[in-house]
Formats: sequence, C-alpha cells, structure tokens
Amino acid sequence: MFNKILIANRGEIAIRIIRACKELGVKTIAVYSDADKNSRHVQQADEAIHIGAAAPKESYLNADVLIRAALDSKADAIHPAYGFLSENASFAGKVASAKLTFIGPSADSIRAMGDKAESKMMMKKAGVRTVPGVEGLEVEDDFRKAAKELGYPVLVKAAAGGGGKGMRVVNQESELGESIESARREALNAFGDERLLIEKYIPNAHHIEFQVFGDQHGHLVHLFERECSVQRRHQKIIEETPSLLLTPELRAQMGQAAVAAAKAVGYYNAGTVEFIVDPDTLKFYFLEMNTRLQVEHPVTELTISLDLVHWQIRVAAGEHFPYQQEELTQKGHAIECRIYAEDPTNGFLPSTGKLLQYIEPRGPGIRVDSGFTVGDEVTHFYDPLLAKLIVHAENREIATQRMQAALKEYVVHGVITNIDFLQAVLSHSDFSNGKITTRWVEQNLESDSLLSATREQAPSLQSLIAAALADIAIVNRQSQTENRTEVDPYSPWKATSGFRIGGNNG
Ligand code: MV4
Repeated sequence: MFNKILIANRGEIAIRIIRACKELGVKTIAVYSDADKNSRHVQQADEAIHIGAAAPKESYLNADVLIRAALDSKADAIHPAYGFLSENASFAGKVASAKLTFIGPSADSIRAMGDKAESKMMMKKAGVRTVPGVEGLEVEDDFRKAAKELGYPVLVKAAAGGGGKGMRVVNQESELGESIESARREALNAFGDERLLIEKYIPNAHHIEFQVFGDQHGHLVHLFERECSVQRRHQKIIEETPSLLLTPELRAQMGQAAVAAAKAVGYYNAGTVEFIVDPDTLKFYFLEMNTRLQVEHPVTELTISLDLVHWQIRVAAGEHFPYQQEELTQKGHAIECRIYAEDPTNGFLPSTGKLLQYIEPRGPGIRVDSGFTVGDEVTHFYDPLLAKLIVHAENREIATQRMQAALKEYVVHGVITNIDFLQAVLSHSDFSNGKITTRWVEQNLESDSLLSATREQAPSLQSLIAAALADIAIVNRQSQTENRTEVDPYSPWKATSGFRIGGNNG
C-alpha cells in the first residue's frame, strides 16, 4: 500500500479522497491555490502545498508544479479526482515517468477514449453499438452527402470533444455549412483539434451511464447504471440508480456492452461508459467513456455497498479487485442532487459570496459530500458546486421523499442556491414517472412552472437577522452548558473538565 498520496484537486472531491486515505492509513498531501488557502481540504490533509494563483491554469492545471510537489513531499501516488487534469493523457504519462503512480487508468486508455473518432472505431470493432455516423470527413460536400444519407436531424461533433463542447444539432441542409464552421471553430479553440464527425441525432433520449471497475490483472466488471437525464447544458443536476427505464434484460445487455467497451482499451481502475437510450425503441448507443472517478459515484457506492475510492487506491497499488460480476447486486435506490450556488431565476448564473449560515441535513440514509462550511467564501474561480446531497432508501418513492425532506432541512444563507429548483423537479409528475429526457429541463424552463416554483432567494434582511440570531442562540446554549457544569456535580461534562469544551467528546 502507498505511504502518501497527493490529491491534485480541491473542494468536496479532495475531501472525499482524503477521507478514504485516512481510512486506509495513507498520509495525504493537499494542494491549494491562492483562493483556497483556508479551504477545508487544506485543513483536513496531513500536509498542504501551495501551487499558485487562483486561476486553474496557474495552479490545479499545472502538471509540472503538481508533479514537483509530489516528488518534493515524497508522495508515492497522485489522485487526480474529476475535472482539471483527470482525463489528460499527457499528465498521466508524466506522472508515470516521474516514477509516481497515477490513480486511474493507463495514459493509453485515456488517450484512446479521448478521441471520439478513434473510440468509435474501436467500439465498432468490439461489437458495441454506436450511433450511425461517419468519421474522418473534411470538406463540406462530404458532410452534406453523409447527412443526406443519415437523414436530418444530424449532429456535428468535435472528434476531440466530450461533454457537449463543439457539438451542433443540424435540422436541415441549409444550416449545415454554418454549423460545421462554428463547431470547427469551437473545437479548435477548446481542444486545438478541428476534426469533426457527423452522426444521426437521437432526440429525447435518456442519458444512462455504466460504472465499470477493473484491476491491473485483467479483471473488470460493471457496477450497474446511473440515470443522468436531468441535466441542463450538459451539466448534470440529479442522478440516480437504478434507472426506471431499464428492464433486467436491457441492464444486463448494457452492462455487457460497457465491459466490452472498457476491455477494448485495456481499461483498469474506475471508469464510466456513457450511452444514450432511445425510450421508444429501447435501443442503446455508446457515446463516450469518461476515464475518471465521476461526480455522481456516490449513488453507485450506496447501492452496492462498496467504497469506490478505496478500491481505486487499492487496485492502483496492484491489489486484485475481489468481486465477480455474479456476486455484485444493487440494494435499494439512491438519488443524488447537486447543490449549486447559482440562481435559476437568472439564467443559473453562479452566485458568489460568504456562507453566512450553512446547515446540512442529516439522518438515516442521508449522505452529504460537501466542500464548504459556514463562513466559507464561494468565489468565481471554480465550479459553484456547494455539495452533493445523496439519499439511499428501500425504493425510489421513499428515496424521493427522503430527498425532498432533506432538501427542506438544508439551510444556506449568503448565496443563492438551486435547492428550490431541485424541489420543483422532484415533485414534477415527469420525474415520478421516469419521463425525463436530456432536453427536459430546457423545454420545461420556457413553458412550465419550474421557475415560478422557485421562490425569490436573495437573502432578505429577515433571513440575515434569523441567521445572526441563530448564531447568538448557539453561543448562548454553549455558555449555559458550561455554567451547568459548575453547579451540577454529576454532570457528564464534569468528567471532561480536563478537556476543552467544544472538542469532540464522541
Ligand atoms: C448525442 C445525443 C444524441 N444523438 N449524439 C452529449 C455530450 C456527449 N456526451 C454526447 N452527447 C450527446 N450525443 C447523438 N447522435 C445526445 C447527447 C446528449 C445531449 C444532447 C443535447 C442536449 C443534452 C444532452 C445530454 C446528454 C447527451
């Protein structure tokens, strides 16, 4: 096992990984930018190293500085988490060249899956269905012919893309030229690679992904699906497992396809195979593979009772993954809501500021993976994800009720959040009926009551006073407790009088 791991990330996921390391008895090194000096991930790690300015390019995206920090602090391994450098094949390669372990798949697996044109060809060879389309086209005339053959609407995608960047839906031939042009520009800008491919567009599909997990000895399984159709502009909002759409047969077929996809690139560690599923035909198509731990991994963890980060670390250290496909089963239902500091009534604009009051829900079947606490600052430098609220229950209905009750309990003052918006989605009949497809949020934002249900959330004077009073009440309660200690000789606090009150008394 490793002695020390450097976590090349920040926020809730850095904290999540630090926790797993502590449980495994591995020392941790946090890294931080100017904006994160006082962040919780810095406080919770054994050591912390400053790596640069707040802008990601000058800190969390600086491969050489991160590797230098790992070497200087005598780390054995680097965990990249998600985002930043997590799917950068050249970073994974540099880590290996520095004789450090990259906690993830090989650089070759990352590279193969990072190129849509290449991964599509590999999938076809492995017998995994992909969306009908053509790769390797260059001149507009060839696109025109391909589009005609596929039939409109078509989708023009960046070969180097992912997550929806450099993607254009084209409804008719007259739009094709302009779409190719703008997709090409965007692809060149974002990836330095202007290659495009064209596909039949599958509208109103479900976005369903499969967690896969493998060790370095050739053993690889799937850990079931996550339904991620509740999203807006490729930003997921609610994820759950199991998906209402899948029958046991379809689930088994898709699981097999996910395993075949991963094996085709010699995959190991945690990964996710994305599919779109046409709800009318129940046909599924490989879209892409995310070669990292995903934001939404907790819903999988709760339903299969495994800690994916533990196992990421253990298989990276060379251990065998000991579970066979047949012995893996899901129990109950899990839902995750992403709690964002953003304003749904104002184009989902990020909302920055100090968390004047911040109270997370707690209780049976409730998990909160968060990166913030009261007094922390939400800045414009990074993703405004405050926390992930995950619930687990015996079935979907009870899980939904548990989520709604937990969201009601969540208190955030100082920034605007999407909590009421999440409530509006959860209480919509389309959610309970499993009818939400990838365009649902956009379609319903224009026409429906989703936003009117989202009440005005700017912190009113009233809520600020309430927050201040709550603080005073806490201080009062603490001082009363201390006073009682003086007069009651049998007070349980008496036994701890040698310790500091306010410390953890278990
Ligand atoms: C598609 C598609 C429909 N048809 N490809 C989105 C990001 C990347 N993973 C690929 N994506 C999609 N590719 C074909 N041929 C639907 C998506 C898609 C999507 C598209 C528009 C709006 C939201 C979406 C959410 C998930 C997937």
